[in-house]
Amino acid sequence: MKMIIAIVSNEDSHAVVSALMEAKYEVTKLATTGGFLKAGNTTLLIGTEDEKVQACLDILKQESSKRTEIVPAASSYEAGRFASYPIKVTVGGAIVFILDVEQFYKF
Ligand code: 2BA
Repeated sequence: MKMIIAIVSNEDSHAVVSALMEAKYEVTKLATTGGFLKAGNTTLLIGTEDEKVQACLDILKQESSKRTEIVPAASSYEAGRFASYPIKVTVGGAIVFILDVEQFYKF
């Protein structure tokens, strides 16, 4: 058995969870915050059998889209004054960790 930890954007989370539920995965959805953007994202815990891992990855890939966002960056000192400039960061997509589950109980 594996534990799949997937971090997806809040915008994609509904579609991702719906597709996983439809494919009969058991999912726990956590409201989380990214350390860099300090914006909300969604972490999904999906415990599943080894043979269902690839299909789960396919769903995560299909339902989370990658895109670019502009965020304000730290200011820099230019031409005698401080100027702040926006930077582009890639958001969306899915960050996925797959862990071996040593034991699983349902009491
Ligand atoms: P955040 O930490 O808010 O990061 C959002 C996006 O900002 C990242 O997207 C990445 O494109 C960019 N970014 C992050 N740190 C950066 C840095 N030091 N310099 C420049 N750009 C940076 P993703 O890589 O797709 O990550 C999305 C979210 O997944 C992250 O939100 C974080 O919550 C989580 N995450 C990503 N990698 C992780 C890891 N190795 N461990 C734990 N959580 C992770």
